[in-house]
Parts: sequence; C-alpha cells; structure tokens
Amino acid sequence: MSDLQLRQRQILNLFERVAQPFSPKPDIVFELPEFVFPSSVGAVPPTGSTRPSLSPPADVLNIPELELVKTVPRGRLFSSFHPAHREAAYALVRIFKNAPTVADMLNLAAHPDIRDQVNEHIFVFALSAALIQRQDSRSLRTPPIWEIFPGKFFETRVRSEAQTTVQQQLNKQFSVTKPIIIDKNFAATDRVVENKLSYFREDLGINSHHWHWHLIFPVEATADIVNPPDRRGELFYYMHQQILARYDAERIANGLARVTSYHDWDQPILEAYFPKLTTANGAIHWASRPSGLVLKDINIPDEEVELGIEFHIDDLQLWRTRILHAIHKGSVVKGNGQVVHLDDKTGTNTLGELIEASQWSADKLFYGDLHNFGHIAMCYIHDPDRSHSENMGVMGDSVTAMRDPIFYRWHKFIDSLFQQFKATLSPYSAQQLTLEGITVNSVEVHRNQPPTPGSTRQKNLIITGWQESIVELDRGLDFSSSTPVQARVTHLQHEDFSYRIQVTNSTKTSQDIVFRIFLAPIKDHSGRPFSFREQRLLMIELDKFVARVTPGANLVKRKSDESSVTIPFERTFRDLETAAPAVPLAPGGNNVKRTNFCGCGWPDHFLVPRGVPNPGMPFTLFVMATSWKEDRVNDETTTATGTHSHCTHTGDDTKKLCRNAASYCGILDDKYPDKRPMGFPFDRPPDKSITTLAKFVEKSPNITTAEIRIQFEDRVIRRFPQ
Ligand SMILES: [Cu+2]
Repeated sequence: MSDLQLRQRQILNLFERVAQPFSPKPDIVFELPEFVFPSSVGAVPPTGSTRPSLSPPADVLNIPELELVKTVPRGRLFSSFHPAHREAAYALVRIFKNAPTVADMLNLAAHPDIRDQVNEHIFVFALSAALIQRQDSRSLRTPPIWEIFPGKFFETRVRSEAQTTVQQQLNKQFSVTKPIIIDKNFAATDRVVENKLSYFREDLGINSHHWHWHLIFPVEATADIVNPPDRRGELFYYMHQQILARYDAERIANGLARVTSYHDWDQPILEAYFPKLTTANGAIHWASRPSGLVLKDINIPDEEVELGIEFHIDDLQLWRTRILHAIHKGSVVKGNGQVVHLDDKTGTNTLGELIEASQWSADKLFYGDLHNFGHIAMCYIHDPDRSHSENMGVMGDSVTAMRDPIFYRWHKFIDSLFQQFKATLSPYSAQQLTLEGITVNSVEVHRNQPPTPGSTRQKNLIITGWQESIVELDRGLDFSSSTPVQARVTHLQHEDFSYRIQVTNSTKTSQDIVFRIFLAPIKDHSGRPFSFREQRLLMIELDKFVARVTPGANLVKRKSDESSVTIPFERTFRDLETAAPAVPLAPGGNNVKRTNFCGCGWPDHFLVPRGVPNPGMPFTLFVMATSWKEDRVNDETTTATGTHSHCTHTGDDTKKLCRNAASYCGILDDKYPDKRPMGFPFDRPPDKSITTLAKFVEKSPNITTAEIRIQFEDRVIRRFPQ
C-alpha cells in the first residue's frame, strides 16, 4: 500500500460508523501521534513501527482546546448556524490543521480521546474542513455525506430494514442481498401540494451540495484558519439565488406558484415539514414542524445536553432595518467608524458577508447575524425555550436544511435584500452587453442518445426521467456489520445533450470567447408569459466556458456533462477504497486543486429542471459571448483550473478526477475565474424601457436565444450503468 493509499484508507476508516467506538481495520495501522505525546506514554510498538500503536492504552490527549470542542456532547445534533456549536467545531478544525503532517492529523483523529469522545457530527465537519483547507491533503477524498450519515437522508424505517438484511445474511437465508428500496416520497403524500417537490428538496446531491458549500465557505473560521475565499459573500448571494431559480422552475413544472418570501415574521408558517429522520440508533430525532407555528423569541438555557442561545425576533427586525438602511444609503459602517461604500464591484460581496453573517461582516454587533439566526429561530420554532426538551428541526443543519419548504421562503427573503441592492445599481450599458466583431447566430441543443423507438431525434428537446442509483449504508449505520447493505434511491435524471452554437468572428484574429449559457421558464404555472423583469430572476446558469473562435464562421460544440455548475454523482465508500489514487499526494501540479474540492457543485443529475410530460415545458435558452481577455482574472486561472479547464479536460478524465464546479463554488485558494458580477447579465434590473427578453437582446449581436422544451417521462431512464 502506497503512502497515499494508506492515508486514503485511513480517512475512509475514520469516517465509518462515526457514532460507534472506532474500530481500525486489521490492515490499517494508526500510530500514536508523537507530536502531542511525550514518548514515554505509548505501549509496545508494533513490528516495523517506531511509534507505539494506538490500542491500548486509551489515554486522554493533552490538548486543552479539546475542552471547548466537547462542549457539544457526543450523540447530540450539531448546528453550523449556532455560534457556540461553530466555535466548538472550529476549535477541532484548528487542532487538525495544526498537526504537522497529514499522517499526524489522521493519527490524531483516530485517537480515542477525539474519535470516540468528540461529537460525531463535529468530528466529520472538522476533519472534512481540515482535509479541504490543508494544502498537503488536497488529493485525498472523503466519502459522500449520505453514506457517512444515512440518518440525515433516509427515514428511520430504512435502518430497521437494514438490520433485517444483515440478520438474514448472518442466518444465510439469502445469498444475494437485495437493496432496500427508498421511496422518493417517504416523508409525505402528494395530498399536500408542497410535497410534489419532495424529489427536489430531499435529493441526495442537492443536500450534499449545500453541506459542501457551507463547509468550504465557513462562517466562523478566523484568519489563522482560512483567508476569506475570493468573493465569498457574493457567492453566498449567487449560489442561494440560483437554488431559488431552480426551485421555482421545478415548482412551475409541478403547477405551483413561485416561492414566496417569508418576511412577515409574526404570521404563521403554513408549510409544514415532518422529516422522519433520526440518528444515534433512532434515539435522537429531528423535530417536526407542523403547519401554523409562529416564530418566537429563542431562549434556550445552557444544559448538559445543549448549548444555550438567546435572542429576540425583534433583534432580527432591527438587523433587517439596519441592513436596508445601509443598502439605501449606499454604504455600511465598520465597527471602527470607517465607511465602506457599496459599489457595483464589491458591494454584493460586502452585503453577503453582512447578511449571512460571517466573521468578515463589517460590524457583526451592529448588523447582527440575520441569516444564521433565522435558521436557528426556525429550527427551534416548536420549542423555543426547550421546555419540552425537544431537538432542533432540520433547518439547523446545513446537511438537512434544504429538505424543509421554509428554507426556500427564508432564502427568498434573504435574496430580496440583495435584489434591493442590485436595484440601486445602474442598468448595464450597451457597451457592457455587446462584443465588437462577434455574432452569435444561433444555438441548438441536440440529444446525444439515439432516439427511443417510436420517436424521432429532435433538436431543442431535452428528456428527463427518473434514475435509480445504489448507495451503501453499512458504513454509516449505527450498528456494526461486515455485510454490505445497499439502498436504491430514485432521483431525477436527464438524457445527455450537447449545445451547438454558430458564431461568426468578423475580426481578423482568433479570439478566446466566454460562452454564458442560461435557461429560464417562459410562462408561469397558470400559463401567463413572464415579463423580462420576472424572467431574469428565473435564469438558471447551465454552463460557462471558454472557446477559441477563429475568423469567419465557427461551430462551437459543448456537452451537457462538462458544465461548470455541476459535479457527477459521488463515489461510494467502496469505490474510493478500491480506486487507484489518481493524483500524487505531494503538492504541486495543477491537479492538486482539482481533487477533494469535488463535493461542492450542483448535482449533475439536476442540471436541468424536470419539465412536464409530452409535449414538454417551454424554456428560453440564452447564450451570450463575452471576451475572455476582458473577463479573465489573472494568468493562473486560464489553464488547468477555472472556466478554461472545462475546455481542456473532458470526458472520462474529469469524471475520475472530479472537476471544479466553479460557477457556484469558486476555486479553492484562487480567484473566482470571471471578473463579471456573478449572474451577469441578469443580476441587475434592466433599463425601464426593456420589458421583454427580445428587447433586452435586440442590440446585442453577441447574444442569441432559442426556445427549447423539456419533456419529462415518468419512467426510469438509464444513463450511467449501476
Ligand atoms: Cu445555505
């Protein structure tokens, strides 16, 4: 086993059954971490090792900061929106990051005083965060979050079925185990209209994306831990805005009105959510939120099992007022009195840090903690002072928050703050919206698959349907089992397709062109066509890439699975164990940046909305060409990473190594690879005279649009072999 393979297998081993005492695999050696131990402490060194082996003794580590980490007890739920929880988690990130080498970090993580004593959710959060942030661990991969914590994704029933499966195996009743079937509507019936969207809200990839995003862009990290990632606050705005655009398209396809903002905080919340999720052998459940509850002041005392938190809904009101004041005055004031103008370059970013709020907020005392405390108020709405000793609801955890319909209503409110700021900026000028010498004549989408019998190959048609994928549960369940336990989940999928863009370059030289591809529904749920003011907020970014365009006519082709927005379905624990390491452990080389960052990205299987059955749902496909020379940030981002990488690394290669999904996730330790505001050209309201999309594009030959249809077939389609 190479050094890299050993580290990879150690990580997988550490992430197995995290709620149970650690059990190292026979062929994986963990050693006592020398750097925190006096050499006299160890036991007898195993053969071939210079350091003592881990077991026995189970000593207590001599790390004072661990006290803070353990303020969130093992077995309890963890909230990345709760300030005291975040502090505890970041104390552990710091401990991991301070380990001299990756090997030291993993050995330390395996120590009983950490692995078996620290809250399991914090353990996974901190080790995942440290693996991403350390330069020397970039080539190592973490297993999918749904296999680490199946309890955050699958209903409690699955756990008991899994136990039965294991028992049958042990009794040898069946030689081949069948996967447990997970109903995509397990949490509710279609009798409640909101639940038509369960397949979106409870999707594995969507929730995993949200967890990874918040892991990569932490709120709490201090400067010694992580520098502010480039345009972090703006990404907070844009990534969540895009979630809303995608959710709205999905709602329209299901005959529902667009999501409404939740800003009347004394009004009852009518959309209920009953998660049916548990952890810790079913002993801890995520609370349900019945219809009709109203936000109340939060006053949770410090208890042995729960860290306290106290604030009033009035505080949220006050912070909202102060933020709106800043937006309409055009500046925020820092704690030291310094005025920061909200200009068109950095204003969105400044506001993002303020609204979320992160530790890079201009003044957290004054502008408060609006978005995070909203999550907290909603996750404790059923028991705001814990007088019933109830646990939090799913809104408290970034892994589960997107399951609840209120997540989208809350974020619609958060987005409305950004939109009020965007409305203060002047509309894009003709010069910003055109590109001299480049005409985009047309765009088409083509199905890659041969047409199904009875249908003819059609252009401008995308087919969606259901795909069944296998996930493994045995590494994440709370009981030990050497028997594989698989589950079969059903999720949305689409047939692969390609874009064909006809471009004329009337200049005399070749040009590197950025192609920006968006998609938006044309009509609302009642069939009324959207005005441009409405439609621009529904524009979903599908892809952004650079291609060289030579003088004269060009045909630019691009495959749907090369998107700068998406990542492929994550590999299982078992895949990662058996896969040969793809990249060297040592830093250096471009692929270092392209490895364990991969969990962040919109799931490829949700690249396009579901659409409706035959004849399909009409969408506008929008393509804009801008100049890479003007939009590029610096020379480094033009090669192996960033937008350009999507041209140079394609097909199998990107699937194996996992590409950057830079549009929503940026690039680790690098600049966001596009100088334009995120969401350009739809991020600002247009001039008042522009009421239709046709008017918006009429003076820009570098833009073209096409009407396409997305047709949903309510059957299982096969895309990747399982
Ligand atoms: Cu979020």
